[in-house]
Amino acid sequence: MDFGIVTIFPEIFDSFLSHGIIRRAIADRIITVRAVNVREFAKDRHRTTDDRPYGGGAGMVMKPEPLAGAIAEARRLIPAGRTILLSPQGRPFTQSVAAELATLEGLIFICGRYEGVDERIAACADEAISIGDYVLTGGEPAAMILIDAVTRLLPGALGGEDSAEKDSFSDHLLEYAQYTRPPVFAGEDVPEVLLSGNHALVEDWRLQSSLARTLANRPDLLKDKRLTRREKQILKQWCDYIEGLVSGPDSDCAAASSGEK
Ligand code: 9D3
Repeated sequence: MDFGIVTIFPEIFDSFLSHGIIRRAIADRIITVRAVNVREFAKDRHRTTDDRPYGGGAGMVMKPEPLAGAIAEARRLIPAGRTILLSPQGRPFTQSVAAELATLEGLIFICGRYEGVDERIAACADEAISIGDYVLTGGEPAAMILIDAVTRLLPGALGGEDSAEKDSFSDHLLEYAQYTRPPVFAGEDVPEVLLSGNHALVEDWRLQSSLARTLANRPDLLKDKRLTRREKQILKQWCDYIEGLVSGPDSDCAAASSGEK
């Protein structure tokens, strides 16, 4: 996979590209990454990349000419690339979008700064992608997230020991809690069952851990999930437990509270 990045801050990517699985993927030629500096395509004396919005309003807009020059250069470097504008207005990035992008030969990311890019540049991208409902200062962190999520799906990128198959979201459950040595840390024990060597009990504990985390943090995932008999049984047990908690009298009910007649 060949990545191109169109940005006014190419140095932001240096550390990201120099560590861990991404660095190894580059060393192993699984990916290439080329950043194109928009400022080099600004031909005026001050190398201007932004301008005031037509119609007025706060903030600045990225000028089309330098961006167009940088995008043309990225397309020359990565001819088989799909061009993606990173934008708060884009379609949401998910694991299935990552899997779709991982099938392509090349990806060119256009990173906006200021309040966004001139719409005529937005229109020349193949699509626009957002990484979520929060406000960034520019598209660069989003480009890193897409490169990261796509790269680990490429054959050989994880070095075999950890396959990208059995990940969270693929089965609508968050991953279970994990522990390693020592058996007691900061006064907290590792759950006994994990030391028991009983594989069936370990599997069941992990399922309970996954279900509890998903219920607490991502109940939306459970809505889309076909539950197994055991998963239903675990959830019912918790329901019954909660039912017991809420069936007693209210502590703030005057008639029931102690010390009154
Ligand atoms: C005040 C209106 N803002 C739109 C939500 C202006 C604006 C804020 C932040 C315009 C651009 C940006 C910079 N953000 C990105 O470039 C960006 C982004 C994001 O902010 N959130 C989630 N995904 C992305 S992808 C690119």
